[in-house]
Formats: sequence, C-alpha cells, structure tokens
Amino acid sequence: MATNRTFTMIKPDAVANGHIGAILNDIIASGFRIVAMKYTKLSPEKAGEFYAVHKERGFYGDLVSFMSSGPIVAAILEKTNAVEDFRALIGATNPADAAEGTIRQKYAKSIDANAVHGSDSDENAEIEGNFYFTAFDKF
Ligand code: RTP
Ligand code: MG
Repeated sequence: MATNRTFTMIKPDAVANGHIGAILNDIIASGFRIVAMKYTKLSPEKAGEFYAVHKERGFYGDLVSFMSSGPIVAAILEKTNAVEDFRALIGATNPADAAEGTIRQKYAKSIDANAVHGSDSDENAEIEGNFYFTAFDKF
C-alpha cells in the first residue's frame, strides 16, 4: 500500500495528564512521520464543527464540551497504510476494550476521555487535516 496520511489529536485529558511526550514517542516509534503539528485549543463552536458527523448522537454534547475543555495537539501523520495502522496503534474507542500496548489502553481513562483521535478514512483524514492546517503548514 502506498504511503499516505492520517490526522490525529492528542485530546485534553492526555495533555492535562502529561502524556504528550509519551504519545508522540509511541507514534514516531511506530513509523509515522509528522507532516504538520499544532498545540491549540478548540472553541465549543469549532469542536462542534469538527465532530458535526456525530451531532445526532446522544454523546455529542459531552464530546463537544470535553474536546473544548483544554488544549490539544493536532497533527497530520504519514506512513504506509496510515489510517488503518494508526487506528490499530490507538486501540478501541473504549479504553476498557483497547488491546494491550495501544495508546488508549496505556493513557486513557474512559470512553469520553480517550486520549487520542484518529481519522477513520482517507477522505476524513484529508478533511480533518485541512480543518487545522493550510498547504504552507505541511512539510
Ligand atoms: P475518535 O473519532 O475520537 O478517534 O474516536 P472513534 O473514531 O474511536 O469513535 P467515534 O465513534 O468517532 O466517536 C467519537 C468520540 O465520541 C465518544 N463516544 N462516546 N458514549 C459513547 O457511546 C460514545 N461513543 C463515542 C468517544 O470519546 C469517541 O472518541
Ligand atoms: Mg471517529
């Protein structure tokens, strides 16, 4: 499979708990190259826009307030088979179900505060990366 890209956020819980460095280490050690990266904070409006695909879901309000509750790290990552391999690296949405050694198993406490985001398709990786970064930010 050709080299391609995914998009991630280190979520407010993992930032607040001091896991930025460890998570970036795991990501780089797993063969991902950083294409773009930013330390920033989402407003509730921006978080709502980012997760608009979930707006009919019962958890949407909690998700938006959590994702705007503190700073995050947003990044575009590159690797062969990036989307699928990154989802494998982060583990199941609920850390209680996440496989041993995955980022969510190691650093997340709950399904709401689950440490990291990973795009679920090539198309969404492109959309989500462009939500934060312009062509001038990607290297
Ligand atoms: P993400 O988009 O953040 O990488 O997570 P995901 O693909 O594994 O899960 P997704 O279905 O896209 O849901 C987005 C986030 O919403 C929260 N969620 N809560 N209470 C629930 O049933 C529930 N389901 C999802 C999670 O924090 C999830 O990361
Ligand atoms: Mg998702």
